[in-house]
Amino acid sequence: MNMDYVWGDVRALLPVTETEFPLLFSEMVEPSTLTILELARKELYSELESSACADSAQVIIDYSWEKINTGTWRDVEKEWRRVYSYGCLFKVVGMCHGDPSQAKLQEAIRTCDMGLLMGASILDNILQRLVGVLKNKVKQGVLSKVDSDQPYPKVKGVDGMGYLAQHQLFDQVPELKEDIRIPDYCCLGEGDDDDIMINAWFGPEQTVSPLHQDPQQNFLAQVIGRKYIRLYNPEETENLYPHQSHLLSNTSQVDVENPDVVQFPDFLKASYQECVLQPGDILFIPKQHWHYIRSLELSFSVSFWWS
Ligand SMILES: O=C(O)CCC(=O)C(=O)O
Repeated sequence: MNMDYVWGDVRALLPVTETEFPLLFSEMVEPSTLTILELARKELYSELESSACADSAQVIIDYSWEKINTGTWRDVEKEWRRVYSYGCLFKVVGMCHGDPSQAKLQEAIRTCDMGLLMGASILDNILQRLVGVLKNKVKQGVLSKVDSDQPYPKVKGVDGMGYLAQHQLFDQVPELKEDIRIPDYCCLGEGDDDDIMINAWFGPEQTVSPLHQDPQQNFLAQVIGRKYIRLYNPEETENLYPHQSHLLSNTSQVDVENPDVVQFPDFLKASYQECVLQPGDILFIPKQHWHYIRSLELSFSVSFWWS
């Protein structure tokens, strides 16, 4: 299928000329990085080389990825997140040039997602607008084969579409919510769909959610990666040493996999159930059941709280 129109629509989102395309960064971004960014921009605006900008973009992505993954997230300089987003933008535009294959378009969508999640907003949120364009192409049947040849993990109730998530994610990438289907099991509850609280959990290997309990029934759906989960019955509450303060009374003080048995001797008495949640699984966590979760690899899950 000729997909030149994909390129046309993508191109229409960009500033018309190279000189109208700003590349302004603080001194933190060294001249050598700026040189590659400028090269990618030049390639993008050159009719013959615009697919080559995907290669320069990869250098930008790899380099800024190192920068944004050094130290804690809160200390990561926004400037490097912007550089990362520009890298993603150049890569996506380069990939959409000419007659992109289905796989390339899917990779382009994933690249936009990564830019949206790990980068910072650039050019009037162009990555989000690009996702909109690319998703429309998918919907129009450009990727009609995907239905029968689905490369993404499909979960009961959740269709993984390459969108990854973290805090505020549904605000950052509203499209994500469109790909999430509320599990039919939630109809066991009394509220309607609008009352169901949906959260996305995204993190690298070894991300821990400390032992805690929640006031609602929960279906935790695993989309990408595996998670180790431990569940304790509410009857074990005393043995789990919840924090004393009202604000944290739903959270245990115990480091579950490395408990301080001198300080919390009864913790070892508490019986529990454990499992590894695999992509495609949904775990029912009953209301008030204590749960401790550690991701075994890069992981993305969606939880549905219902009553
Ligand atoms: O998956 C996680 O890390 C935490 C999930 C959770 O605590 C919940 O769904 O209530």
